[in-house]
Amino acid sequence: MTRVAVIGAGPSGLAQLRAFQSAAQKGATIPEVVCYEKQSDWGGLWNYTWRTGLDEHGEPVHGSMYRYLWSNGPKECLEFADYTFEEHFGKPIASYPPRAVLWDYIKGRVEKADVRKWVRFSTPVRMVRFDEETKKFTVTAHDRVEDRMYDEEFDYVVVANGHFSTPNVPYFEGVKTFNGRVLHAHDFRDALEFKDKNVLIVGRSYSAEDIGSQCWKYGAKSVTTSYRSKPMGFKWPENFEERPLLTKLENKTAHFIDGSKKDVDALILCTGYQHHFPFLPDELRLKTANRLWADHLYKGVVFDTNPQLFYIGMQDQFYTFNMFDVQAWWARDVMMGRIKLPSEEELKANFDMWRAREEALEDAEQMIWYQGDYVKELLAETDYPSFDIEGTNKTFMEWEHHKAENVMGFRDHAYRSLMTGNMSPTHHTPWVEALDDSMEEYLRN
Ligand code: FAD
Ligand code: NA7
Repeated sequence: MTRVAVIGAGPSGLAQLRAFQSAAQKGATIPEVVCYEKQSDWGGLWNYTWRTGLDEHGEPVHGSMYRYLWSNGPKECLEFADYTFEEHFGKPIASYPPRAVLWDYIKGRVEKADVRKWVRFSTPVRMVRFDEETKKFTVTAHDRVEDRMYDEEFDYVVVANGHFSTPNVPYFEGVKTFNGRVLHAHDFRDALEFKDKNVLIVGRSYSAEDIGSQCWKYGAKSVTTSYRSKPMGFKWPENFEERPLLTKLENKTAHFIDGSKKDVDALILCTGYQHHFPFLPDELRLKTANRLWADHLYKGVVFDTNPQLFYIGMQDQFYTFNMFDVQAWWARDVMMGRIKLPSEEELKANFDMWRAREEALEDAEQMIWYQGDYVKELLAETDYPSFDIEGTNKTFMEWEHHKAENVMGFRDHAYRSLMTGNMSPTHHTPWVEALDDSMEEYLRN
């Protein structure tokens, strides 16, 4: 029997499990699927942990999410085409749910699909080897509950361990003697820690924007963000400002490249993450930056030097859950022989086309249309329920405009579901006033 190993039970790995289960549900004979998950529950980053550093078994903590995190884009853009929000919650809900609500939604689909039995929890993968003779993979996994390491053979491996968990941490002069708290976004958990503090954030992307906004919302005295390339350029509230790059720290004083300085109590490095696969040998390990067209992946999914190895969700993301689904359905169809991989030449030509287009992208709107077109290409080749990509792109455009209008208020908007056609309700409380991020509070009528 064909055997498939899936590494990680976050949204990407769970998409792979659901892809196989949906084929089985339609009567197909599917391979045996084993999913290894390092944490004790599923949902990936959406499964919140209070821990930082090492977990209860001494493994690096995977979680990078924090308390009070609300979706940073409209939920209508990530909705599963085979399991709508309305099906899960029994009614339309507002458009920017807090983390707990999205976690519940992710879990609902795979509980319904009854695939938990395929997952081995608290079991990090330690190593994957490929035998050129037998064309089989050997996966070494570590059951942390029984404290037992073991090997198993597979025909295919799907790597779905995410790429927002191993921090990229640059060095700034004087940081060793800075008289305040220093952390990377990966270890940020509770904005209340920074109440009444002057916070300095390095970075200009999603983490900088969101952690900065949160610290502001929960009562930081001031928030200063520092950019390397260009400012975020939002209309920030009064005690929130953007400065050019931090050059050095002296005691509690931060110096910036324009010669200005400011006294700060805490430094939060929102400087991104590394693709990190400590369980993969050189010849199987993906090496890429965080970009919309990742290196070495044909069709954004198949490893270029080993077509039995797949990577899900490895590109930078506007599209998330439903893109992972489309990738997983497509990978499934290759593994099940329903899609015949084009020749190496065709795959390379396809790769070069997407890469050239990626390199010409100029702004977020173009990037969204680009990623939408990519999703469309894979979607057309699978039986994942078709959905309105143009409508999704347009919702992303609205989101961008709402952010540009009011970065502290964009989450007060509501959008129409592209899956059900129903309009979502406006949330009962403006985001800046909504301090309780529990599911009960969010779903309250
Ligand atoms: P992950 O969610 O990271 O899951 C990977 C899984 O692999 C984890 O469960 C992990 O434990 C497991 N794993 C890792 N190593 C091993 C191993 N060696 N063996 C076995 N298992 C392993 N997206 C949105 O759509 N909306 C948002 O609002 C949003 N906010 C975000 C906020 C933050 C702070 C971050 C970091 C990301 C956010 N994202 C958001 C993007 C996020 O990447 C995706 O939503 C999604 O979680 C990616 O799913 P994944 O399965 O690829 O990776
Ligand atoms: P991103 O989106 O990869 O962004 C990383 C940011 O870090 C980006 O603004 C970079 O600046 C900045 N960076 C990286 N290295 C440095 C150095 N050395 N100095 C200054 N600035 C630096 O990561 P995020 O954590 O924001 O987002 C990841 C995910 O989390 C995302 O999908 C969200 O949904 C949530 P640059 O822009 O290149 O000037």
